[in-house]
Amino acid sequence: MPYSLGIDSSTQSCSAIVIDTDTGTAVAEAAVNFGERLPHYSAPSGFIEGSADGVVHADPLMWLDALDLLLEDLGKLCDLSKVAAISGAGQQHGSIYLNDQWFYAVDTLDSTEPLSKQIQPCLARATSPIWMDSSTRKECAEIASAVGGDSIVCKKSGSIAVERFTGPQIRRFYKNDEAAYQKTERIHLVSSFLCSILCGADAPIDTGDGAGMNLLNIQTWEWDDELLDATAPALKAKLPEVSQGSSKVGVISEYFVAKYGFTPGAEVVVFTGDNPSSLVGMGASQPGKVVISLGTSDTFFAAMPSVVADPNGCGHVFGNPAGGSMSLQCFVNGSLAREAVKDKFAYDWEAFTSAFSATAPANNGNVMLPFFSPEISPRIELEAPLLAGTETFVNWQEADSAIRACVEGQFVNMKLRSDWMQLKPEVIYLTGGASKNDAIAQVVADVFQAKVQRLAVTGSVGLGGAMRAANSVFGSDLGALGDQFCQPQADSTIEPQVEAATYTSTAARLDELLSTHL
Ligand code: XUL
Repeated sequence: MPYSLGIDSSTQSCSAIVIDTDTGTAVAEAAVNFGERLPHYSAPSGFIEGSADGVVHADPLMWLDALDLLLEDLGKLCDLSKVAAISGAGQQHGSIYLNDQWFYAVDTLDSTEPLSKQIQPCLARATSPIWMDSSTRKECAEIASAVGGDSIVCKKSGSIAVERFTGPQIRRFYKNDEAAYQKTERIHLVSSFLCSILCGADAPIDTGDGAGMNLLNIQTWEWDDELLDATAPALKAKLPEVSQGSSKVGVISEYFVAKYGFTPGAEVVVFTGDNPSSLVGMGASQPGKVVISLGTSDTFFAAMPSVVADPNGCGHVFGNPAGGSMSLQCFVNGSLAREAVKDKFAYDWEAFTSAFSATAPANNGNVMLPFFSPEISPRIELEAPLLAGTETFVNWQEADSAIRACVEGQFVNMKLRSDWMQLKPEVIYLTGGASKNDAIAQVVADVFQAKVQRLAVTGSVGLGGAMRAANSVFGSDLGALGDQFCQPQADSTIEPQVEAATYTSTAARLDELLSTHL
């Protein structure tokens, strides 16, 4: 079988993985860090620094230069003529604004010139807002009020109007520079922009990344006329088609054949967002598996059995590239909160872990919502945790109990906030730094009443792209590819050790605590 290539254009780097589905191996991997390899873009962390008012942009030409460098590097590591299937993903929400020259330029790329030089004249906006941009609070409110409130935006698009989402970003551009907006003939996401470049034709946006725009209707998977009208005039004509994540959209452009030795006819599958791609790359694209990533913030995502939006407007629904939809929910108070409680008692991580053996599940009724900074799931502006229980506990005099309460509070809250997804998790894939900790993993297994497995996830976004490409082009089954490429770490399974009802009263107490502060 020929090779499959997955590309991941993320915030700080562009990386790639080439897989051989016959042998179940990664043939080659490469990465180009924007800051290190392209210092002349003055974006050491992948975005232009020093902007005010929450504006965070990046230069889209940097992403193109990185793609050229990446394929040059990759060509030294493996035979690119063996690649017959290509897909990939981009950081979600970021947008590229192109004028009428785009359609011709992308179709006639010249292999003797860099991509960036050829696309530069096509930019109707020099820089691209990315997901870190939070400058559109006003536009979010305007969009929500135009369609009848945030609950309607959420029901239609799978998320309330969110600052980083593309629709509010487009609205801000239209308001601030109407002339440039009028000159814009096409607005692409990072994913569909790079996909267009690779196949030398204007490519569609998939339902996974498209749902990160506040413009796509998650029931019909079509652009929503009301949301479009609320965002900016004549917007529909500026957006590409929408397609399901399994769609083949073209063959590799002659540019890459001539320059890097790809085979003419290598097929390109629509790109998606990094989170939907990661769902596939972790082997979790079928309902029943949940991914919890423990990082600075904790993230919860899963394939959903049916398309529903969060009635509380905290979570997001995106298209699942494997069909249907997926959820994604962020919990701001993740690792930093665990660390803050640990540090309050001058514990090290070993003492932190021992605290769980010194205390019992459900913590004798001592509970905590460990929100050291404003939380978004649920939305609550707190600067310090909320505690309930014995006097010594609420006065932070019981170290072990506080540590258990912190972690139990985080995951019982996560369970409460993810109930709207109607999931029945059989297995939870735990990733991220803190996932190695058995005591934390045990709390997750107990609270969710599901077995927990640890996944080593470096590169799940690119891998997801390569797996999706192999699925659509070679007909390889995604489940079988998951078994080949996404095996959990051996001996890492943790089974629930308590009854399902153990955390019922913890949940009730946390809800009660919240209700007094919401
Ligand atoms: C998701 C989000 C980020 C970006 C960048 O909504 O904003 O995860 O996709 O990785």
